[in-house]
Amino acid sequence: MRIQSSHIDQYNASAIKVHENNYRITKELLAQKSIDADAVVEKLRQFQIAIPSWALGAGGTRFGRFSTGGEPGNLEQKLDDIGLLHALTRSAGAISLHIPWDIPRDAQAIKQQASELDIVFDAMNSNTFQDQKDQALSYKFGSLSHINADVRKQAVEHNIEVISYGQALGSKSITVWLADGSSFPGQLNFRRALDNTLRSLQEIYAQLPADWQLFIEYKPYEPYFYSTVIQDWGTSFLLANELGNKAYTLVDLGHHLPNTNIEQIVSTLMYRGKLGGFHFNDSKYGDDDLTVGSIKPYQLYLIFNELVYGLENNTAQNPAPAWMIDASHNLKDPLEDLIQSLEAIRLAYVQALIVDRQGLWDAQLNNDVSVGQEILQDAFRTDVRPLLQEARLRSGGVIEPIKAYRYLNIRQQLIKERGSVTVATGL
Ligand code: PSV
Ligand code: MN
Ligand code: MN
Repeated sequence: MRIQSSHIDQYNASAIKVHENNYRITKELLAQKSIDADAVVEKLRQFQIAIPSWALGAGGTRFGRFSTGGEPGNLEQKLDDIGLLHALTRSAGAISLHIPWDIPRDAQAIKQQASELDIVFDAMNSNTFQDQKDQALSYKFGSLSHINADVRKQAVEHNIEVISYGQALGSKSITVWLADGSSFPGQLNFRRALDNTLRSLQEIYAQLPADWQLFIEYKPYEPYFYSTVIQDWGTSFLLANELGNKAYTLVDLGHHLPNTNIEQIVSTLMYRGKLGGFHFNDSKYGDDDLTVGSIKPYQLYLIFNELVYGLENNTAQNPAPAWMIDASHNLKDPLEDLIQSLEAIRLAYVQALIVDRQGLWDAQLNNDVSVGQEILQDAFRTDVRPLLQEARLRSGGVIEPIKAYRYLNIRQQLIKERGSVTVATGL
């Protein structure tokens, strides 16, 4: 299924009157604070978020998996789904591929399809956390950190292969996430595992094209439950520094122990120009992969506050981070879930854009704690949803994507095309 501009116009005609009124009111409200709503909308229109190829089907838990129906069964259908999201929201113009879950068999054709849908290829993701059919050696006890040099070699070669798939598609980065770790004290020697990891990463880095970036993701636990080799931002930062200026840390919101101050991590990494990418999701307990903004929207806003500050005061020349949603759960329609995540990310971004920076700076200079908090919460409590709607409208998208998704019966169409019991690849 592809969305035509007539579908979009048809839906927008029913919502335009209310929207125009809401936007006018919001614009006046912001003008009273000397904020130019139109300028914020223009910034927002540029802000694109990558969709991972594994988020388009309903996710599973170890207790089961329930099909939504109409889920994509191959890479072409996944691209089509992102095309639907992008047509509605005009903010999902990128895909992030996981290899070997989504190998592009015919790179030229896939590239062509993506360009028709106005989608580019964001970071590639390697996978050394599962054994694949016909794989010579097992990753049961690790990959880049493995005690056996042959396993490390196999994992290094896989990453280099992922880079070459990415080159054929026009991607410019690779994200390495390792499950490597241990479940019991005594299982591995921490220092040897880290040293092996660094050496393996150096071999991958040596093959990284000049205009590519390598992102190192960290995670404190899961699938192993005692130690993870790259457990935290400090370990990732250490490795990225050792590798060189094309290597960066990637922050996944779900990869922190409860109550970690993620916004401060963002600030520290940007201070050194080493924040390369972001995986958005939300969680109450661990790596829950819930819809972005569904549990802790204030934390998300505080993170964006640091991101916006970091990019506006970019003394260390941190490159624009790669933004990606990394969430997939087992209840909602995956496309509706992604629309809600896109909305939450963009909401937090706009809230951060309208923070009174000078006022905040002055409050900090005067140690005026109450005013600092007032300023931050004032932006958070401003209803900026009409700005998101206006950005979509100006970019050719729909005013209210979830309502339009239902109005256009998109899931029903997909079920008609693909069947009611479908399972997409990925976790
Ligand atoms: C691991 O939990 C992770 O966040 C990594 O980014 C993986 O590549 C992704 O999820 C998919 O499993
Ligand atoms: Mn991730
Ligand atoms: Mn994760």
